[in-house]
Amino acid sequence: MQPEAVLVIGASGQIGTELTIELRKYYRTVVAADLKMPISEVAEGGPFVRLDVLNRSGLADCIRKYQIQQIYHLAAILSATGEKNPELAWRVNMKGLRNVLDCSVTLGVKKLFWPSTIAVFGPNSPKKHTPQWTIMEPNTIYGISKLAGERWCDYYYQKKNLDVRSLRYPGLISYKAPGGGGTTDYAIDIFFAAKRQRRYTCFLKADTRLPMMYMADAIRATLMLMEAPAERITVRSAYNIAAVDFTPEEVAAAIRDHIPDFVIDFEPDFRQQIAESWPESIDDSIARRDWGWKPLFDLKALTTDMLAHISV
Ligand code: NAD
Ligand code: AKB
Repeated sequence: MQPEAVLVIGASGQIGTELTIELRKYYRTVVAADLKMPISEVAEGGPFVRLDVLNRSGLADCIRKYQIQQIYHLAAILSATGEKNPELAWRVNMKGLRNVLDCSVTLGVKKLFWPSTIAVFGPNSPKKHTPQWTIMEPNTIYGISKLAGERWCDYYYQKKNLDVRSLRYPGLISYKAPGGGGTTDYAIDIFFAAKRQRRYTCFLKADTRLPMMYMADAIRATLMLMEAPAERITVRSAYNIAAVDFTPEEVAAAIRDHIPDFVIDFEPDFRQQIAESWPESIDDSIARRDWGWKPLFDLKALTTDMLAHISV
């Protein structure tokens, strides 16, 4: 067990739930923090603090109390919810990050992880194998806040010597906690609907291709990045990472290999426009080169695992 104390902010969310459980296998003290209660496995597995990341003094008190040396700052407002409430998205995503960056510097936190997203790209970015460095003109508040966040992270590394690391996650697929209000959430909901109702109405069009990743791969990528020697990290904004890309009709076909009578229909809503502004696939060659990134789950493997873990 490593002695460093770790803080996960946003520990009750889709990623935070699984990341907290995984980190507790390696670190003696992993403090889970969120506005809302986590699932019982997280609440009972170690300390839980009810924390609003917008409250800078509350955050500082928590870091001091537990002598935190590493922070995973996951609290954010995602793309679809952000379009409904842009003010809230900007405040949580920007002020929350600034609070964490400043407290980390002031209180001597050794390492910080903050996730970015494929939403930092926009309609003028190349759609296929979107490179690490290219045109980035996001047109959602979420994407704008995350691109600004990337620049803040790089700035704190360059000017304040903070060891901050980041990944541009694609849409993440998991079964332990529900999706948090994103455009890629259909790729979670479809598995629950297939298993329980054998039918799903998708809010994206049948042929909308997006980059996706199974949660097990995302957690592994996060830990690989955080454990990599500092001299191997050449990108201090955020690394592109990739695993799979598929459309709703392709994931439906993969589900039908297990549930032959599964039916999907399509009623695209405002999230279609968001999805169309994002890449279809991502070039992650820099992450592969720098710290050996390689995904393990393809569509077939993640479909089998998701359906095996969802109860009827
Ligand atoms: P989520 O919405 O499931 O979880 C976010 C958590 O943050 C929630 O539990 C929420 O209660 C908490 N939170 C919100 N405001 C807060 C505040 N003011 N103070 C404290 N906690 C607060 O989101 P997620 O899917 O787990 O995403 C985590 C991070 O990963 C986000 O930064 C998101 O942008 C990024 N990301 C997620 C995905 C994905 O597909 N899940 C993809 C790319 C990037
Ligand atoms: C969303 O859809 O908003 C997130 C993301 C890709 O950042 N899942």
